[in-house]
Amino acid sequence: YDSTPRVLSIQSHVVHGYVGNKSAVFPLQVLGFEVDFINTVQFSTHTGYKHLKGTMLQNKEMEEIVEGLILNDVDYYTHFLTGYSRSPESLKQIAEVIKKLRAKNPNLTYVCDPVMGDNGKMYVPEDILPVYRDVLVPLADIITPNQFEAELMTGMPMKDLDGALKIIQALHAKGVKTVALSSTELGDDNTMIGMASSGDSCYKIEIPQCDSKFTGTGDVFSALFLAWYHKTNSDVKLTLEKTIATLQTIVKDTYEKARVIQPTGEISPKLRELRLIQNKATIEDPVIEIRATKI
Ligand code: PLP
Ligand code: PXL
Repeated sequence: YDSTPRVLSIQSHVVHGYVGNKSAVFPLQVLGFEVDFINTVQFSTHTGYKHLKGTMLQNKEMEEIVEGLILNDVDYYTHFLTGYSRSPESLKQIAEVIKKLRAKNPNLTYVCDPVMGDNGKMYVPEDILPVYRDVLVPLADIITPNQFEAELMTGMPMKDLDGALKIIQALHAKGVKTVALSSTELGDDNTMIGMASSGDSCYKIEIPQCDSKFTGTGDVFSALFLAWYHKTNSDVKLTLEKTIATLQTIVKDTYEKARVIQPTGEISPKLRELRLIQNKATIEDPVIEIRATKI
């Protein structure tokens, strides 16, 4: 009997850099998870670079790969993780995959990062929203939206902490056990607020902001949240603290190294690639400097 947790992660793959599966697989493996992953796209880089090149996995191809896992009897997973997707059809297919995985393991934990955009702007097609809201989120055990995504899914504004709590309750009402808000703009000028709720209790944590935006941080957040939620026996407070501690170290280190090479101006996408490998020790054992508080 093997107690190693096993994740199936369906996300994008980039040859260079760290978003999607490239952001999730390494942290999960370092934290002791067996990770099987299906790549929904294979792009040279993430879409924030000047040139977009690569290929997308067709729905038929994904169906065939999942069929192979089932036929070969290697479809037992403890966790299922999904992120960035650009087509409503592929999300609907992911809903079918969850049902198949739960037929094998009824206790499967599904972690859904409903990636749609941030800071008031959608960067996926708008018809993705109803699929997340009405199909995938109701199937999820844990969701990790940012403020904008949580607002989109509930149609409610998040102007203050009270608004955030109402949104979190509305998301729980869809059947989601654990709601984590990866980032919100409810802090002061230099801080974001992260939140996590188990339904019974809700915690918030201050996230110091860097004067640069990073790509793939949300993907690292959902992978780390999955991992620490499992390793802490569903302790949402500690999970939030460990997740943010890890991200802070990675983001600060990436920023500082980039600033050595490029002291002023906006840092190029190439220099903003998250330094995951170099921070392996922190991923394994993050030092918590900022505590979450109950609200
Ligand atoms: N940037 C930093 C420094 C973070 O700590 C986090 C999440 O905790 C994020 C970004 C994630 O934000 P988003 O989900 O909007 O990508
Ligand atoms: O982090 C989200 C993400 C995932 N996958 C691809 C992306 C991005 C963000 O730019 O380009 C391919």
